[in-house]
Amino acid sequence: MSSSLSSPMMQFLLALPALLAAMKANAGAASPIKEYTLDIVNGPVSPDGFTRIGVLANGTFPGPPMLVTKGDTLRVTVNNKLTDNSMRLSTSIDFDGIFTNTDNVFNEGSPFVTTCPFGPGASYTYEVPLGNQTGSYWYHSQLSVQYADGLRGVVVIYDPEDAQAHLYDVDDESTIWTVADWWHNTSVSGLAGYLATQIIPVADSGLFNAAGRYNTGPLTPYAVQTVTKGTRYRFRIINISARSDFTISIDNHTMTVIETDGTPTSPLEVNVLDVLVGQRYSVVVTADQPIGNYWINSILGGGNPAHNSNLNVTLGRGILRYEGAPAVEPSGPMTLGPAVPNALVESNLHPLVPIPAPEPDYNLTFVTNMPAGQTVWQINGIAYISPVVPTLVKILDGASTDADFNQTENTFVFPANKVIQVTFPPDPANELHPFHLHGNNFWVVKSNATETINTVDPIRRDVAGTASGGMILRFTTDKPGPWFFHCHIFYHFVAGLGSVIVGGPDEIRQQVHPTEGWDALCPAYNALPANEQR
Ligand SMILES: *[C@@H]1O[C@H](CO)[C@@H](O)[C@H](O)[C@H]1NC(C)=O
Ligand SMILES: *[C@@H]1O[C@H](CO)[C@@H](O)[C@H](O)[C@H]1NC(C)=O
Ligand SMILES: *[C@@H]1O[C@H](CO)[C@@H](O)[C@H](O)[C@H]1NC(C)=O
Ligand SMILES: *[C@@H]1O[C@H](CO)[C@@H](O)[C@H](O)[C@H]1NC(C)=O
Ligand SMILES: *[C@@H]1O[C@H](CO)[C@@H](O)[C@H](O)[C@H]1NC(C)=O
Ligand SMILES: *[C@@H]1O[C@H](CO)[C@@H](O)[C@H](O)[C@H]1NC(C)=O
Ligand SMILES: *[C@@H]1O[C@H](CO)[C@@H](O)[C@H](O)[C@H]1NC(C)=O
Ligand SMILES: *[C@@H]1O[C@H](CO)[C@@H](O)[C@H](O)[C@H]1NC(C)=O
Ligand SMILES: *[C@@H]1O[C@H](CO)[C@@H](O)[C@H](O)[C@H]1NC(C)=O
Ligand SMILES: [Cu+2]
Repeated sequence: MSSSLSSPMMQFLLALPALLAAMKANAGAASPIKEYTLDIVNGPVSPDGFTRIGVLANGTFPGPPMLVTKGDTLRVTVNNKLTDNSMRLSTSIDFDGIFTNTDNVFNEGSPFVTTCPFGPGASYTYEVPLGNQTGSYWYHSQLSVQYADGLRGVVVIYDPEDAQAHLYDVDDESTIWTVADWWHNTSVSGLAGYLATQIIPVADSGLFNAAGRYNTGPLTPYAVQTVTKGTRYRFRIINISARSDFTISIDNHTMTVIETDGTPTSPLEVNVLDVLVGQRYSVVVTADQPIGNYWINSILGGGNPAHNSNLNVTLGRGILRYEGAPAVEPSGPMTLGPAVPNALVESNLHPLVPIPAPEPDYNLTFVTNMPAGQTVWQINGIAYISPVVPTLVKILDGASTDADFNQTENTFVFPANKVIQVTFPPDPANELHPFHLHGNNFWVVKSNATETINTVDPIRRDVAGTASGGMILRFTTDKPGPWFFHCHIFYHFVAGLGSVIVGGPDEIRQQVHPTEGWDALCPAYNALPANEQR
């Protein structure tokens, strides 16, 4: 059978490569939208058996998980339905660790930096393209310490082409582990107590996967992680605490770290790891022990338990249960961790794909301190105070240098595409501050617990803790925007331990075009009655 070049079939075949190319280009351009609606409500919640009224996304703690795929765009409509005057009535949501793309920094949810909060009855839709990011993240209220009242949830971006997929068999909703501190009192009363006493409120309980116990409380069942013998699990550990860190171990099992705050990480085997507020790790655990029940020790740290008799740091634990084992608690003792610890050391973490840290164009030094007798945290002698007009609004209106901001805005302006180094000198008071940079990650050139400077293959992450060792971080201003850079212990943050890094003010004005919905947020917020403006 002969076929002429002009036959319809031949025409189709000739056009096919162009057609396929066009389809591929379209597939790249149209990133799938994953829509979520969150109703922020005041409702009862009792993860440790004590019932209180919380600030909750869709009435649950944690809020609904957002499980998406690389390349998706999150479209999250948040309806503020808060009514309880004893807690904050406004809200604003931040997607922690997500690199907000160039043109939509205004959807980044940091009150008075990139946006204004919104009050009861109002709604806002955050549109967040996820670009090439993969890994484990979370969302939370970024307004004051409101997230301590419950408004926190996880975001996981799965990578269909994960280069480490051969290391594990299971990675799904059932293998996400959250650790959280939990509070019986409102964050408003906690903050008032802190401001009056300089003592950060101590949590009432630690929660592993939203379950835990407190002294004298009911025997709330611990969260159970079921495993099948012989199977390898990728557990995503996400610290959604407001102030407390956790030390995680599993009796008789090791954990191999393969992700650090979204950065795929060269496999590193440990048997204990510390997760600071806001940090995330993925660990691979092989169910290679005799069928049985094993404690997951998830030990809360942060504050002196003497300040809260409810807190028992060992009671935020979980159970690893092999299929075939009886539904009982492990018979072994509740320990704080392995007798012979092989703890995670941050400077031993290296990206699967190392990128050397570029040489800095600018050096900053951040000295953190709390003047005696005041509940105030300062960076280089200045406590951050939220301005009335958000940083981004000022930039769009022409602000271009540090001097265009009040001193208390702790705002540092740099040209686009520069490398910034921030040095935190050793703190003689040994206060731990997990610093978090919004919208970017940084190279941890010097980790707190080592003297070694590593510019060759340091881990890149978005939360790192500084204490008596000090640390050195580097990042680039390749994403135009004002980026909050603050301690993730929200009580420190609210007492002033914050700053804003502005990259490329001209580029911001050229590339960032907020929507009318965003434009309306500040006028609406400023018109709210005082009690709703909180
Ligand atoms: C949250 O609740 C609203 C109202 O019931 C519902 O429409 C929405 O689908 C829920 N969101 C999620 C993520 O489950
Ligand atoms: C994603 O990665 C591809 C390939 O490396 C790159 O061309 C593209 O610009 C990246 N997209 C974003 C949004 O960063
Ligand atoms: C919680 O609030 C009550 C009443 O205001 C107060 O008596 C109690 O000390 C508070 N507890 C903590 C741990 O702050
Ligand atoms: C979560 O972060 C807080 C504050 O840094 C810390 O006290 C707690 O131990 C962390 N939790 C885990 C599991 O590391
Ligand atoms: C778990 O480890 C402990 C301490 O090393 C040991 O005593 C115990 O026998 C182990 N349990 C099992 C089931 O192997
Ligand atoms: C914590 O709980 C454990 C287990 O119930 C108990 O043995 C221990 O005495 C408690 N610790 C404190 C300080 O109350
Ligand atoms: C920044 O500090 C480093 C030392 O860490 C030094 O090598 C570099 O020259 C400094 N760069 C600038 C621009 O001051
Ligand atoms: C501006 O900064 C000064 C200190 O330099 C401070 O006293 C004042 O309260 C600040 N104003 C505002 C509106 O934050
Ligand atoms: C920070 O480093 C110092 C010095 O190595 C160490 O003593 C301290 O425990 C470290 N703190 C944290 C929170 O890692
Ligand atoms: Cu701090």
